[in-house]
Amino acid sequence: MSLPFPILSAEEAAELVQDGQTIGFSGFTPAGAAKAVPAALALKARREHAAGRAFKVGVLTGASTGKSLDGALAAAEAISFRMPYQSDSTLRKQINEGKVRFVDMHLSLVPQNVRYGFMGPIHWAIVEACDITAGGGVVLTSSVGASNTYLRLADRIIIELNARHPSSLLGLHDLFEPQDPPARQEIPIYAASDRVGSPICVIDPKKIAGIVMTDLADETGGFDEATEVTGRIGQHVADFLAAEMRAGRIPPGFLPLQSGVGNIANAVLGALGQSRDIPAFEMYTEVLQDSVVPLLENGRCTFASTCALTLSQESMKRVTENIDYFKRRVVLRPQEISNHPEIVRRLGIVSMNTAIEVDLGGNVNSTHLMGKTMMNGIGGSGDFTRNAYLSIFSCPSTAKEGKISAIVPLAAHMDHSEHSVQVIVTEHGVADLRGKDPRERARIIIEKCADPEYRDMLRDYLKLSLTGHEPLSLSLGLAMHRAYLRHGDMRNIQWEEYR
Ligand code: 0RQ
Repeated sequence: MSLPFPILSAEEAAELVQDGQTIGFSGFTPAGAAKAVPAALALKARREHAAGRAFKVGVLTGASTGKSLDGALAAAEAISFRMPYQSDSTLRKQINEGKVRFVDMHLSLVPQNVRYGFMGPIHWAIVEACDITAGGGVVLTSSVGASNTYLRLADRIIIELNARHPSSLLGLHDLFEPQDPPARQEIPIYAASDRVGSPICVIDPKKIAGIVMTDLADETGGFDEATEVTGRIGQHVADFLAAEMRAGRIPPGFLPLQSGVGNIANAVLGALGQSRDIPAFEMYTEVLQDSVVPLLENGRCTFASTCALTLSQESMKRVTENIDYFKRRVVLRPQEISNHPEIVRRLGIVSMNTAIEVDLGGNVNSTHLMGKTMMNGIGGSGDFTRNAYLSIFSCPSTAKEGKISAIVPLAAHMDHSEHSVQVIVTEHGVADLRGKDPRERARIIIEKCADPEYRDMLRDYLKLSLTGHEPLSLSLGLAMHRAYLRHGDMRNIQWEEYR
């Protein structure tokens, strides 16, 4: 292949990037993330720091990334500013120490906020592709994220042309960027499988500073096998959805599913796939994990619209070896479309996300441990929860060997409010909050979802706080969190100690 663009080594590409610049990288989860240039940028940062010179860049992506991007750049202390989501332990530590500025944002809003300039100028787009034409037609790889927007807005572009992804991925993507108000029109997606855009991203070839040839697998980790707890959560969700269908609240053809990231989400989808009471279903989601690949192969999942294929190497190989089959059943969309409230509401999506903690009002904290320590970010969970036909949150009822209850009087941070959260599921059961007032909600969450070891304690709290419309005690609301910080355990709280 002969291309009219300079072929650069990753090191040469990294040399082009200057201290203080902002980069829009490809990557929505480690799927499709740039790998070679960020790793080279991290080495450059180390060299610059050793020579006594400053070198930090602003890092914008679709969502989390892999170890060569967030991991390497954070370890080299090369990130000044990060947006919109991350899951790397080194970076998380720097964010929580206040060393990296982190803006936690609904993922559907990222492209629009970048277009309006809230993140400042985008100096570089560094994007992984599996093919590129002389005219600037780019075929993306295993995710779209916000790459189409970064490629359009960036001053200059570096493409990582990754031989690991075959050019036969052409046709998997559907790229569409809405106009900004007041010119915005309806996004004409009426079914999960509708295609409304272009399979390639056409960019101004004059902006391409160079191509870096790579051959690197996505840095996705595998998943833990379902445990007894995650298996029970998955079974409860499947049983609940089957009952909703029997009650006529979900149509016989079912509704499209969205599922979050992580071990619990993976286990829930596995259980849904195996349930005989759930018909074959479609997905309209942002991340496709390993558990869906066999469901697409055996017809239990008939179509999946997603923003990323967050697959282990084995699962990705299964997809690329049978790419024509999967192209008929999978579409990869920009996060602005995969998570768009308009479509989530129109399609009547059933959203299934994971909570860190849930309070007795039905408010959900998905992001901050003990209200202060950032875990990953809100990701797309808010895009879906707020607009879903049916919004479900699941989590184990306890964390840290039972020392932390996930059911607490008052969430120490709130991402999803009682007005958007409809159903809570733990390994103990399902709390269906629809149509319930605050007192009823509190009781049902305790009786159905709290760990039995915490139920009396929570019942006592409820007695102490039963005044007004919301059963809330301002002095005791965060007492369980304070007990954990004080004694390393939420159990056996003496409410009097915190009055
Ligand atoms: O920590 O492993 O150190 O014990 O929190 O991690 O068990 O691996 O759970 O992978 O399912 O992630 C909410 C973080 C769950 C994720 C969250 C500790 C617990 C453990 C949990 P350890 P696990 P998962 C789509 C949608 C927000 C974004 C989102 C997430 C660790 O699902 O980031 O949904 N969601 N996006 O021990 C202190 C508590 C705790 C606690 C759990 N109450 N207090 N620690 N833990 N509860 C994806 C995208 O948007 C890209």
